[in-house]
Amino acid sequence: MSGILDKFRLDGKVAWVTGASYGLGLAYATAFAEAGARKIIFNDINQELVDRGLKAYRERNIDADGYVCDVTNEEQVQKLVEDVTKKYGGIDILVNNAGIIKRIPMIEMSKQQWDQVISVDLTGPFVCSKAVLPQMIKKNSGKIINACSMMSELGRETVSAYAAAKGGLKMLTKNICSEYGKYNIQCNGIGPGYIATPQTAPLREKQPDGSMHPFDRFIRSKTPAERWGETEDLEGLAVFLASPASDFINGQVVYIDGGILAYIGQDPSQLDESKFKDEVTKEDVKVNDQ
Ligand code: NAP
Ligand code: GCO
Repeated sequence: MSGILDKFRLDGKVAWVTGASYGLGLAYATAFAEAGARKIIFNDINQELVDRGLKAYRERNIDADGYVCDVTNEEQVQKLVEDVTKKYGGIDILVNNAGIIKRIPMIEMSKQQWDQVISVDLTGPFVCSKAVLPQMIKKNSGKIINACSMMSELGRETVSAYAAAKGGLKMLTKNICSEYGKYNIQCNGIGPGYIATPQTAPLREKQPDGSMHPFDRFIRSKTPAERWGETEDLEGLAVFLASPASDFINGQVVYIDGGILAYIGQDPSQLDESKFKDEVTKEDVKVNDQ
């Protein structure tokens, strides 16, 4: 007799996580494999990154296929989906994870820089979702998970293009739910807070005098847990949104932020830095080991 935990299993599923050579995408894919996914598909924008990803998956004994594919390139995306469909019968779970950020004051940002961020972070999920939806409709089943962000809800200096893209991605999530929910397709967003990955490494770098980065201090004062998230913190939610356990959840963005969105924050100057002086995040250990 199947128990409640079976609802969280991904047995037999094919999962495609975009931009998953490292970072959050690698964490999601690893969790999917542990939950029973029979094949992990990932892509990145060059062979070097794909090879880095294949090494990471091999080290984890995960059966993964890597593709050189730019999520903004419709032809490359279509080819990836056709190839995966031919080999494995289709894609059951798509995570639109690939993303970039440019931290530039808006009036100094060029249109080309703006367009690049919007293209990867918003148009990419449109291109990839459009490519997989027809087969999900045919199977009357599918899961799409979009990598949203605190910036789907909040703005901050220097991230105008990123926030616009992530806000748009929240609405694309709701629209895919609205348009395709009738085919037993669930499209939800995962909304991480501030997580220790290469993307946020510049915001955590120690100052020349060894003190905490001002942004590190700021984020810890805005987070009740007073810490950055680790990729492991997101694995359970990713599996949940990819599994039958979430079949009646659709069009939602689930925030996994340590409480940032609920908390007005404490005075950063009151933060006791001595509590964190010896702290090194798992991501920083990995980067230091490379
Ligand atoms: P990351 O470390 O920068 O990894 C992003 C991955 O996407 C990289 O492998 C990157 O390759 C790839 N990528 C970039 N452009 C691509 C394209 N056009 N086509 C295919 N792959 C592409 O980012 P992360 O921290 O793991 O974040 C993953 C996702 O979660 C992003 O969408 C991010 O916005 C979102 N997110 C992150 C946080 C956080 O705190 N880290 C919080 C909320 C949301 P390259 O190395 O070539 O760039
Ligand atoms: C930034 C950070 C954030 C995080 C994440 C927060 O510069 O503010 O990079 O954007 O990456 O999106 O949820």
